[in-house]
Amino acid sequence: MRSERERYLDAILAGRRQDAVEAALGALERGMDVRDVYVDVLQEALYEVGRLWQAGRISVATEHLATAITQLVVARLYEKLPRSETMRGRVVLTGVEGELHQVGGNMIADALEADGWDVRFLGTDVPGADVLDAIAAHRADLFGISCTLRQNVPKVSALVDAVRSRFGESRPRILVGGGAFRASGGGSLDVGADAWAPDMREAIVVARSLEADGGR
Ligand code: B12
Repeated sequence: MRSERERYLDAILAGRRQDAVEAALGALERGMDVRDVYVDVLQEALYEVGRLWQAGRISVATEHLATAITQLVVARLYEKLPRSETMRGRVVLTGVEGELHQVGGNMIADALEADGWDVRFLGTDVPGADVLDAIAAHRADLFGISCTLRQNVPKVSALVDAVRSRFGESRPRILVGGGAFRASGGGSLDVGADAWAPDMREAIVVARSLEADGGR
């Protein structure tokens, strides 16, 4: 797995798109689960990109390049996710206003859709009022919020409050995640959500448990 990640990281840092695609798809051919490729290869490679950027060892241009290639690879992996036969509920997933990180949210959207949820992924930096309208239009059973920057956590709380106040007893269950929550172990950031999950694999499990839980 380490060698898969290193090969992938080398490719994205060098801007070699085809090599990056081959590293990810090759890992699948060698028997790696596609969800593990998302998390242990792509996600961990981007975390390393972040560390290299923070340490001044790569430029912003290289970080952008690596991220853009990863978005292409995510789109290719999406086709490889095993599809559940089970029909689950409806999901709206978004990032808050001012938050530009969206790769993690994209992965969650892919994972939940493959697990049988009917997903509307809004991307990120979406005005709160529009998010509420999207929840109403899709009649969401589950609402997911992705937040990377700690400074945006109050916006997550505000959005959760707005959902509770607009939809009352019939509100969707609320699931949060992203770098801001990972950094604090999730639970210590009380934003009023029903649950959080640290990564894509856990998000599938937690979303199922919220569905089974049913009542609000
Ligand atoms: C790519 C990137 C960017 C890109 C994002 C492009 C895009 N389209 O997404 C751009 C260039 C825009 C960017 C900008 C900035 N960035 Co930036 N960025 C990154 C980088 C390198 C990778 C992010 C990423 O995609 N990670 C991979 C994904 C898959 O991981 P993830 O988001 O954690 O998602 C997983 C889980 O968290 C979880 N999850 C995510 N969402 C959800 C939602 C739900 C509901 C659930 C259940 C789970 C869940 O599941 C996902 C999959 O397993 C990170 C490094 C890092 N450690 O993440 C820095 C990083 C996040 N950025 C950072 C910073 C500082 C910035 C800027 C402030 C820089 C600046 N001075 O301008 C700006 C802020 C912009 C803004 N307003 O948001 C810091 C944040 C530090 C902090 N703790 O606050 C980091 C950590 C880099 C660093 N080491 O310093 N960035």
